[in-house]
Amino acid sequence: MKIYIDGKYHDRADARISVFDHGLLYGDGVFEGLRIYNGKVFRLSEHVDRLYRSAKAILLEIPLAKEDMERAVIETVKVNAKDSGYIRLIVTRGEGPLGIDPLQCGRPSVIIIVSGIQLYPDEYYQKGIEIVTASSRRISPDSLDPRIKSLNYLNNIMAKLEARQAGCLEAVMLNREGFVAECTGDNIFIVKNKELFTPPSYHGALDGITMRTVIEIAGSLDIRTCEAALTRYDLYNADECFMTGTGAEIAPVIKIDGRQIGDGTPGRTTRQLMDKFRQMVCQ
Ligand code: PXG
Repeated sequence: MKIYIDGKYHDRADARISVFDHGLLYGDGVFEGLRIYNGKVFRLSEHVDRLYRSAKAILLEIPLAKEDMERAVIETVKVNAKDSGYIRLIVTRGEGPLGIDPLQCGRPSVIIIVSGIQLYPDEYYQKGIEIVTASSRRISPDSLDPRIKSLNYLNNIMAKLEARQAGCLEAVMLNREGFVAECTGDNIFIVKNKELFTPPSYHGALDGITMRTVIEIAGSLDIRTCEAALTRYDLYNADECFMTGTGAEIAPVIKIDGRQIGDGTPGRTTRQLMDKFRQMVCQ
């Protein structure tokens, strides 16, 4: 494994950054998770665009032009000779003195890791996943815009812990008002009367690239999608439910807080979208 740090490649054991990097000290930085399918990086420019938007929002100047960032990602994939896998693209605030002031930091660091990922075991895509609502709420959009994919995931980690303690793999997170936001590392959709519904970003959802892909696929199947306010009641009474994310792809949900969704198996529309998604990435 060769890891890219600021233009140089390092073996895994030698890939190191400073303990004074504010990415480590304060979670000050942004990141992206991408997938490689058949040797090609899926939706590369969309991910790089989102990375630069996240960086802009936190006043972090990425020391590479977008085109050079895309080239660096493609080159790192090539160096690692990976035909399929996962890419973690990270930009940290860089090294600085103790104290949170980001203006004291030097140059931001760019890190690219090419590896594998499996968020949920295969069998769960066949039989579906049981999830629970976490009591940890999604940070309010007026505190931190949920579209910023920052290095600070503690809020989501707390919710993930709740899921694990409940014997589940994933948790749904609500916003401060009690509306459904998303899961800890995935967006959430329901199917009701053959239409898709997913929470808007101002309710606390990341503007997911897989979510956008699913909306696109749904459109091609004449399935309408509505970004709408959802409560737990809507989840419990949905015909189908699924999660979307770069790591998870499309993952069917069959039970939420002990309530069976639909007939308790991955629904027809969900399976149709999963098939189409597979076809798309395998092309
Ligand atoms: N919400 C959150 C909070 C996320 O972190 C998504 C939604 C889905 O977005 P995309 O653009 O990927 O469709 C994410 C993405 C991991 C991992 O290591 C997490 C994500 C993606 C890939 C890997 O747990 N989160």
